[in-house]
Amino acid sequence: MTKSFSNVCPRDCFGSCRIRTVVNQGKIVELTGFPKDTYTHGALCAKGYAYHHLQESADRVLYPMKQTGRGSGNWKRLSWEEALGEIADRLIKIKTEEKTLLPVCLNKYLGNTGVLNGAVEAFFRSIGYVTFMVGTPCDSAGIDALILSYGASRKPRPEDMVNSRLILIWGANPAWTASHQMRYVYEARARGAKIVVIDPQYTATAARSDLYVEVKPGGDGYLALGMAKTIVLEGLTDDTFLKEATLGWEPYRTYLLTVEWKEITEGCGLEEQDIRELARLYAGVKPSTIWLGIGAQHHPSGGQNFRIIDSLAALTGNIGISGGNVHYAVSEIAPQVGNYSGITPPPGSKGWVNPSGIEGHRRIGTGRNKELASLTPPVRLLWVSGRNPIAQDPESKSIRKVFQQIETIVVTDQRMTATAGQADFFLPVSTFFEYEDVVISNWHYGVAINQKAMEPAGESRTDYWIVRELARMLNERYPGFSTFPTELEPHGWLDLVLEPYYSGWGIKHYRELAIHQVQLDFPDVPWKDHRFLTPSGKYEFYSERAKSLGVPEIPIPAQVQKSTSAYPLQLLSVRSYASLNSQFPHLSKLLTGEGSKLLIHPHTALAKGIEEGRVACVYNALGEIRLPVLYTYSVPYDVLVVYVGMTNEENKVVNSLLDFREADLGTLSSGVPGLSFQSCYVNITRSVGHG
Ligand SMILES: Nc1nc2c(c(=O)[nH]1)N[C@H]1C(S)=C(S)[C@@H](COP(=O)(O)OP(=O)(O)OC[C@H]3O[C@@H](n4cnc5c(=O)[nH]c(N)nc54)[C@H](O)[C@@H]3O)O[C@H]1N2
Ligand SMILES: Nc1nc2c(c(=O)[nH]1)N[C@H]1C(S)=C(S)[C@@H](COP(=O)(O)OP(=O)(O)OC[C@H]3O[C@@H](n4cnc5c(=O)[nH]c(N)nc54)[C@H](O)[C@@H]3O)O[C@H]1N2
Ligand SMILES: [Mo]
Repeated sequence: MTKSFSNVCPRDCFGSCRIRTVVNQGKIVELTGFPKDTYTHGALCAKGYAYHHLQESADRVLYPMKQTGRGSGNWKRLSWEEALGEIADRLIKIKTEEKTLLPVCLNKYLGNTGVLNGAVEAFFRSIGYVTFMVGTPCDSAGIDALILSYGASRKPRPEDMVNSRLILIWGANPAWTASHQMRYVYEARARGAKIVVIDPQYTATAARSDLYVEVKPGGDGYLALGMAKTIVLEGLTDDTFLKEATLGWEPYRTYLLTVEWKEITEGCGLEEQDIRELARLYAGVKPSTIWLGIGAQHHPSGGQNFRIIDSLAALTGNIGISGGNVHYAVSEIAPQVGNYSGITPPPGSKGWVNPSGIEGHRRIGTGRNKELASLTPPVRLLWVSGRNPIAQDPESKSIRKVFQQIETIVVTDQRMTATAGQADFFLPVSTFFEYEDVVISNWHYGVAINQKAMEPAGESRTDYWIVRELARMLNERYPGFSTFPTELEPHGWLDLVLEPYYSGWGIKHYRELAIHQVQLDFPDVPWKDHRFLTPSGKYEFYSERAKSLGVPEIPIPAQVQKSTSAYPLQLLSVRSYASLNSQFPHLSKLLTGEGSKLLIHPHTALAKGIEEGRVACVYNALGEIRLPVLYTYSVPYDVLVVYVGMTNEENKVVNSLLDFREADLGTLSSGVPGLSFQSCYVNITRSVGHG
């Protein structure tokens, strides 16, 4: 007997696609997009259509396991009772010895964006004051840039792009990373819009554009500066908007008039006349919109660069109008989607006393793995949930070393990742087909139910089940250890967290989401009233707050980083259509017929004597990786491209070549600066042997 279910892909992605899953005897027999979804219109991406492979793939770990010797592969199967019992004892030991749980650290991110997952954080809050890894590896530098200019990061509904007459896709590759959005891009084009792609490599999106602009990596601030200068010089500004709605136009204007073309053209690698033409294209029609890409922001000057790019919208009055604005990320979604602050540590817990004398949790920035073992008190137990830091954070090798100094590492995941390979305990989690949840999109704002379509495979369990059982076991062994509401079934937790939003969504219970499509209430177009949330209430070209964050008040780009003679090639790590960060590693082979590859211009490869298909050794002071080369004319001579996360193999993980480098902004929105992944320089040689 077949039965049909509503699921939602919970990956950290733009689509948050609703899926219709048909199941027979516990197996997926049909899997399609949800036809009535107003954003996806029933389409999925390549990975989505292949979810049944992930569901049934042989590499799923189905039992709790313990490893003797980190990285040894010497895993032994345990019962849940044994695994959680041992972890509980270790937590109790830390509390008894240290009189605080600060040595316990949670590294959690968006491996699964479902609401139920929030219980993991709540559990850690329920046992005491602990250490949380905070911030985001993703988009915070750009969010801060928008906060400085507007007071908050807001965006139009993605569907509003159809009303644009020109779409600048700046450092993003939506044809691969946000494929549903291409429908709206194409619709705009059908209505007469031009599509421009600005990227150092000729991407799948560039191939679908009307104009491709090859910018030097990290040089976007200069390109935008040249466009802004042109807009001023050629009288293309919207003077009413500038006069009525902005602050700091005079100093910004003076800067634009004085900055030399030479500095601009050297900074972005483009000719003055090409920059001018692009500016005329952007400012010559209205409304024009800009898609701010996360790739362009992962640079040391990513935040300032975004402020300058964004200033183009202000200069031309493309703010608050349908079809205009910039499309990036929202900074105000979090408070709307569940607040778990009701759970507090047991009375008498000892925490971290901050400089203002307030006691609480200790916070350390994401990606700052090297600091974990040297904090006072150092981290003794690390819990990794929905993250793969060894593959996705910079300096993979040093993370492995630091992990050696941490007493206990617990990884909750579905398969053996690079990080799990260095753990003591592996706790297998269920896939989203195996339990009920609610997923909220931070791109198109859809709120959707994910129904349980089948029983969990093997002994896998949800993150919710794991922390609830652990809380129960802790309290048995040490009464009062955790304040987690262990009596709540998962549906009770969802209800608890979502109940405050029901009336706003016009429902009485989240299960009604199976019938009603609900969207968070965001306006189609932000800033229509031109009332901004900055200290001045205006759009700020000049920001006092910027100064307090250590960047100039007006958006001046920092010098573009340069290669050295030892490491002359810039390595960009970008996304493939066949993976989602480090997830779907098996699909990358299935869909592309290849695993990880090094994309290189034949000219560069031949100069090094590396023939197509040969294995190249890519190296710098931090280490080396070995990858087969793929010749392509889509990358410049001095740039190499690797797809992120296509492999967990130690000698192929690209992040072992990336040094830890902060972006200029990020603290305002996330507490710590963002990360810069695209400022990596390497050299290559032909590899002897078999890589
Ligand atoms: N298929 C797939 N989809 C995904 C993901 C995935 O892993 N796979 N990940 C999801 C997540 S977490 C994110 S954050 C988004 C990311 O979505 P995107 O931002 O679209 O993805 P990236 O591939 O990181 O970067 C996009 C482009 O930025 C370019 N780039 C790099 N440096 C520069 C620069 O200095 N200037 C300019 N102009 N361009 C530059 C790269 O060449 C690349 O083509 O995608 C989401 N969607
Ligand atoms: N070189 C380079 N590095 C980058 C980037 C780049 O462009 N270049 N991009 C950065 C960006 S934008 C991002 S967002 C980060 C992403 O970095 P991460 O968030 O670390 O990336 P993922 O690979 O998505 O890791 C999520 C893990 O969660 C697991 N998982 C899936 N579902 C569940 C679940 O229900 N429960 C639990 N417990 N686990 C689950 C997955 O199997 C996977 O191992 O990477 C960053 N790193
Ligand atoms: Mo991301």
